[in-house]
Amino acid sequence: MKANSASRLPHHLPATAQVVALAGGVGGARLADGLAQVLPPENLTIIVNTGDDFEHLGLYICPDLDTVCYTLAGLANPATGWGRADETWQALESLGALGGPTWFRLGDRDLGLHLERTRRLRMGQNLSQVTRHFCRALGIAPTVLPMTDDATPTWVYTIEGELPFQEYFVRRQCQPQVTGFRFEGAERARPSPGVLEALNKADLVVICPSNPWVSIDPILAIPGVRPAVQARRAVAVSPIICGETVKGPAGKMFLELGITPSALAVAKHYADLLAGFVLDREDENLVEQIHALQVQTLATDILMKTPQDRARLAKEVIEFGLRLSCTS
Ligand code: FO1
Repeated sequence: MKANSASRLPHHLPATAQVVALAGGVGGARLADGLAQVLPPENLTIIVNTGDDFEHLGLYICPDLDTVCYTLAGLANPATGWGRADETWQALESLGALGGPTWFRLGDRDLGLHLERTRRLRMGQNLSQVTRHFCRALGIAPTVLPMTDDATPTWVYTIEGELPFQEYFVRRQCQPQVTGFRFEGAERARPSPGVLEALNKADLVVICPSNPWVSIDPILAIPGVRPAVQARRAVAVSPIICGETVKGPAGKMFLELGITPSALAVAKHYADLLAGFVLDREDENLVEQIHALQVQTLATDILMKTPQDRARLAKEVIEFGLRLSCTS
């Protein structure tokens, strides 16, 4: 497990502050890792999108939970952000040679986790229990919670028809033009144990720089989550710098939905939930328009190239968010 650097938190931050992060995808995992570096583990809960989950080759795959857990455990592939470092692909090659589907790349090391998750789910454990077990086994100290233990698969409406999320994202490389999203069964889903409890006692809720449409909105669609976030008034970090998504298709999605992609568009997307919004210095020209939404801003360097960047940004976000909650 990686060293916790909570001692590097500025002394004026309350040591007991409870922080909840909403995360999905690579950007979300990287800020979650920054938060884990600067907060004591008992003060951090990470609620993760499970709308991307799907069954593939008979295995239950949870890409965002795995990206968060591998990142926190220091095992993530630094090039892709998803999957494992030092991966090998022999099972995939053998699958391809036999005519099996190889469009979704499962590496040899990664496969072990999917096999064990699937085995445990078939034994009757729920996703929260399996995730808790994996976190313990991988030495992950903060609490990582799937948003729900119920299946709420994301569907992408496109001009070519409706596609399951991974078919759109990986198989079709986000090519078909998007017209909307659907989170199947979300209205009947229950937040997983601990989700509402963590939100209700949070001193700060951080919406990570994840895709608003397909990483954060599925979490907010789980009954009880949006009102709980709204009651705490969150701080969001922009996944967009100078109109471009740092990683992934969020910018393309905004455009196809008729919205100019920008940090301002992200702030507007979440406006009813936010006390504060963190954007890149390069986007400082947008702060007045964000203030007009009754949302305070912090302009800083939000690109996370190194683990040190993650910790520095996390510290700034916490300081900014707690300062806002003291003054509101
Ligand atoms: N993303 C890809 O673009 N191509 C892949 O082949 C792929 C495989 C994969 C395997 C395991 C895993 O946990 C994630 C994987 N991802 C892959 C990433 C994932 O599909 C997306 O990044 C997320 O669902 C979006 O947050």
